[in-house]
Amino acid sequence: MRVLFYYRGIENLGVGYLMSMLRHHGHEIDLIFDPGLDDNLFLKAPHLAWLNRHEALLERAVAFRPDLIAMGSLTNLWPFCSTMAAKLKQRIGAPIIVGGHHAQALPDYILESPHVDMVCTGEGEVALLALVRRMERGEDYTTIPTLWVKKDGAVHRNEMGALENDLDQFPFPEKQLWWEYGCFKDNLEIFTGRGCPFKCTFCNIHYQREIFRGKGDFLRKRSIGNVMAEFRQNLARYDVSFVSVHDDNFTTDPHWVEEFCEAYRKEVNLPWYCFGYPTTIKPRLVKAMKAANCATIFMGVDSGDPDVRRYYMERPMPDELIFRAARLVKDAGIGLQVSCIYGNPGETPEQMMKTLRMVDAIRPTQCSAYIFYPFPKTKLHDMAVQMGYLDAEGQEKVRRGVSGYHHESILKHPHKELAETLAKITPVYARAPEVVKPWLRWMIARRMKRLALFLYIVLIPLTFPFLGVEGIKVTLRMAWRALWRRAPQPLPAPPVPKPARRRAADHRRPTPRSHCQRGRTRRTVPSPRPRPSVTSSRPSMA
Ligand code: B12
Ligand code: SF4
Repeated sequence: MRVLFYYRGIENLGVGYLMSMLRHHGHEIDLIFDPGLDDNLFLKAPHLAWLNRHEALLERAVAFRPDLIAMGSLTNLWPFCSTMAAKLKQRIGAPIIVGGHHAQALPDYILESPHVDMVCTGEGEVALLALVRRMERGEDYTTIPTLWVKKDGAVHRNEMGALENDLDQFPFPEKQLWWEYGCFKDNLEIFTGRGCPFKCTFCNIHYQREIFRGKGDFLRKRSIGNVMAEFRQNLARYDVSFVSVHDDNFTTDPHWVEEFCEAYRKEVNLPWYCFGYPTTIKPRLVKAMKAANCATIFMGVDSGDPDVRRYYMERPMPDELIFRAARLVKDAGIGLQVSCIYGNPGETPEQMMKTLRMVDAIRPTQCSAYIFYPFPKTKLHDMAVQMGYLDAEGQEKVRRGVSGYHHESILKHPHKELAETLAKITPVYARAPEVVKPWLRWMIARRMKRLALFLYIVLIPLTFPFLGVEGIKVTLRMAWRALWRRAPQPLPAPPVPKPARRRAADHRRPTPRSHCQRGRTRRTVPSPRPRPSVTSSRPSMA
C-alpha cells in the first residue's frame, strides 16, 4: 500500500512513528509537509502564504498515487488540515484518515467534514497498520479498535484499542523525510517515553488518561538500550549538535533518568533539553543531568498566584516549591526555561502581574509566555464555558481550531489586552537589564500589545538564545527548500507491494559505527544518506 502523510509547521514525532511503522512492515510512504510560513508559532502573516508552495505539494501527492492519506492534526492545525483534505480528496479521491490531539478530542466533529473518512481516537501505530493491512487485502475495515470509520452514511465508533506497553516494539520514528523538508538540522528530537502522572487542567493529559483507562499503562518508558540505539542510528546519519527530549514530563522517574544520564554521557554527550515538573526536580537528579551535559530544563511556572495554580490549574504547590526547584536547576549550572500562561478564566490583573513578578524573581535563562487557549475536552475549557468566558461562538472557534497558536485570546475576558501584552513582554522582561524594566512596565500599564509583539519578535535572538535562533534557522531553511521545490515525475508504474518484513529486532540493531567511534570531530560524520525508499528515488526537493 502507498500511504501519503500530511503535516504542517514542524517535525512531528508522533507522525514520524506512524511512518516508520508502515515502512517497517513493507508499505510505501511519502510526506507532504507544509512549512506553514504564514501562520506559525512565531507570527501570523497571511501575505506569506504563497511561500508554502501548496501547488507543488499537491503535485507531489498526485504523483505518489496514494491508496490512503493520513493527516496529523493538533487543534491549531485543523484549519489547514481540513482545507488540504478537501484539495487532496478532489485531486486524488483516496480515503482520508485524521489523527492527533484534535481528532482525539473531537472525533465526531472531524468526521462531519465531508472529506474525512476515518478518525484515529488514540495512539496510531497499531490501528493504522491494521487499517492498511485490511485495505490491502480488501477486507472490512470498519471494526478496527481505536478507529472511527464513516462508511455508507454510518459512523462505526469502535472501542479504544489497547496501549502498547512495550514502546521498544515500535521502530524508531522517521527522520529522513523531515530532514529533506528542512524541518531539522542541528537539533535532534526524541521521545524516551509517553504519558505524564499530573493533571493540569489546561493540558490534554487528564482526559487522555480517561480515554485510555483500562487499556494498558499510560506512563511508559522505553528501555535505555533502545533509546541509545536510536541515538546511534541518527547520530551516524545527521550532523546534529543538540538534542531535544520531548517527553511530556521527563523528570518523573528519577531512577530511570539517572540511568539514562549515565548512558547518555558515555554514548552521546551532546547538550540537551527536556521538560520537568517543579515537584519532581531533586538535587540528585539535577546533578546527574548536569553531568550528562543537560543544557536546559523547561519548567512550567504557569501562574505566579497560588490560588490560580491550585483552583484553576490543578497544580497545587506553594510559591516556595517553585523557587526551590528553579534554584536547584540554576545552582546545578543548568539553563532554566520557564513558561507561564496569561488570560486564564477568572484571572485578575493583579494575579497576572504576580506571574510577571515571579518570573522576574526566578531570573530564568529564558521564558515562554502563552495566552491561555481552551483546548477542547480540557477541564479549563469547560470551566471557561461555565464561568461565561467562552460563549457558543467561542466554542465553535475552538472546534474549528481558530487561533490555536495562541496569538490572541479567544475568551470573553475583561483583561485580555493585558494578557496579550504580558504574553509578549514577559520573555523580554525576564532577560532585560534592570534599567529597562520601568519602561517595559510603562508599556504594560498602557497595554501596548503591538509594540510588545514587535519587541518580542525582534529580540528573539536575545530572549531565546538557542531554541529561538534555531527556530528561525529552521523556518528559513524550510522556506528555502519550499521555494526550490519541484514537482516530482509521476511514478512509472504501480510498484508491486513487497512484504519486506524485517525481523522485529532489526530496527534496534546498532549501526556499525557508534557515536563514540566517530570521535569528537563532527565534520567526519556523513551528511544524511538517502534511504532506499520510494521517496528517495524521486527528485530531491533541495
Ligand atoms: C512534545 C510536544 C510538543 C513539541 C513537539 C515535538 C515533536 N516534534 O513532535 C513542541 C514543543 C515543538 C510542541 C509544540 C506545540 N505544541 Co505541543 N505538545 C507536546 C507534548 C508535550 C507531547 C506530545 C506527545 O506526547 N507526543 C507523543 C506522540 C507519540 O503522540 P502524538 O504526537 O499524540 O501522536 C500519536 C497519536 O496522537 C496518533 N496520531 C497523531 N497523528 C496522527 C495521524 C494519523 C493519521 C493517525 C492515524 C494517528 C495519529 O498516533 C501517534 C503515535 O501514537 C503534548 C502534551 C501531551 N502530553 O500530549 C503537547 C501538545 C500536543 N502540544 C500542544 C500545542 C498546542 C502545541 C503548540 C501549538 C504550542 C504553542 N502554541 O506553543 C505547538 C504546535 C506545534 C505544531 N505543529 O503546530 C497541545 C495540543 C492541544 C490540541 N488539542 O491540539 C498539547 C496536547 C499540549 C496541551 N496544551 O495540552 N509540542
Ligand atoms: S505536567 Fe505538563 S504534560 Fe503533565 S499534565 Fe501538566 S502540562 Fe500536561
